[in-house]
Amino acid sequence: MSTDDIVILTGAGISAESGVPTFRDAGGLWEGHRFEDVATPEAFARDPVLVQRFYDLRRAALPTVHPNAAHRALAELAARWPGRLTLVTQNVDDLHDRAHAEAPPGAGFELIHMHGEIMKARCTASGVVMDWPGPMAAHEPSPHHPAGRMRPHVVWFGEIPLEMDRIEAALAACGLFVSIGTSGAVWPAAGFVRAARAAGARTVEINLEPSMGTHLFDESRLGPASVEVPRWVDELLSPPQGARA
Ligand code: BV8
Repeated sequence: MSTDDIVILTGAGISAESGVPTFRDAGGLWEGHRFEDVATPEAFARDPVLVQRFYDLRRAALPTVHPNAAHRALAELAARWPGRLTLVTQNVDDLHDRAHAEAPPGAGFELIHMHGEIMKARCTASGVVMDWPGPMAAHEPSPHHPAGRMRPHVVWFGEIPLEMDRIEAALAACGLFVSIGTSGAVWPAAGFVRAARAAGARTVEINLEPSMGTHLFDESRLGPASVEVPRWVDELLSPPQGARA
C-alpha cells in the first residue's frame, strides 16, 4: 500500500450541479421510468424502442451540460498528483473526460468508466465499441458484423461492470479511497470502500447527505460536490503547515 496511491469513486452526485439528473433524486425513476424497464438486457429485448429512446434523450442532453467545479478540481488533482490516481466513475456521462481534456493528467492517472459511456455504442456480435453521439435505432445494424446490432455501451443491471480487475488491483494498493456523490445503492461499486479498508486505506466520503455506507468511512464531508471537492483537493495539494516552501 502506498499512501501516494489514491482511488476516487464518483457517482451521479458529482454531475448533479452540471444539470445531469441523479438516479435517486427522481425517487429512483429515470425520466419517469423504473430502471428495470430501461436499463436491463431484458428491457432491451422486450422494448428496444423505449430503451433506445431513453438513451437517445440522455445522449442528446449531454452536449448542453458542462463539467462543474468538482470535475475541474479532480482534473487539477490528476495533473498535479505525484503518485497513482485512479478515478473510477459509475457515471456514463463524459463530464470527467471533458474536464481532464482541459487539464492533461499526470502519468499515474487513469479514468475508468465502470458502467460504460453513453456517447459510445457496442456491436452485440463483435463487441467492437465506437463513438456514437447521435440517436440509435431500435434495431441499429452494426457496421462491424452482419449478425450484430448496435446497443448503448453501458452496463445494465444484471451485467458485469467493466474493468473490475483493474479496479480491484487499484483498491488493493491504495492508501486513500474517496467516494464522491454516490448513494452506495448500486453494487459492486458500493462495496469498494470495504476493499479499500481491507487494504488499510484511509476512507473519505464527500456527499450531499450520508450515503448508505457512511458508517464505513473514516471521514465524511457533507455538502455540494462543487464546494467540498475543490476544498478537499486544495487541502491535499497544499504543503503541510510549517513545511519548508
Ligand atoms: C452486477 C449504467 C454482478 C446504465 C448503471 C441486491 C443486493 C445487492 C446487489 C444487487 C441486488 N440486486 C441486484 C443487485 C446487483 C445490481 C444492483 O446493485 N442493484 C441495486 C439496484 C440494488 N448491480 C448490478 O446489476 C451490477 N452488476 O452486480 O454484476 C457482478 C458484480 C461484480 C463482479 C461480477 C459480477 C451492474 C450495475 C450497473 C447498472 N448501471 N448505469 C445507465 O446509466 O443507464 S447504475 C446507475 O445507477 C448509475 O450509473 C449509477 O451508478 C447508479 C446510481 O447510483 P449513484 O451514482 O450513487 O446515484 P444516486 O442517484 O443513487 O445517488 C446520488 C448521490 O449523490 C446521492 O447520495 C445524493 O445525496 C448525492 N448528491 C446529489 N447531489 C449532490 C450529491 N452529492 C454531492 N453534491 C451534489 N450536488
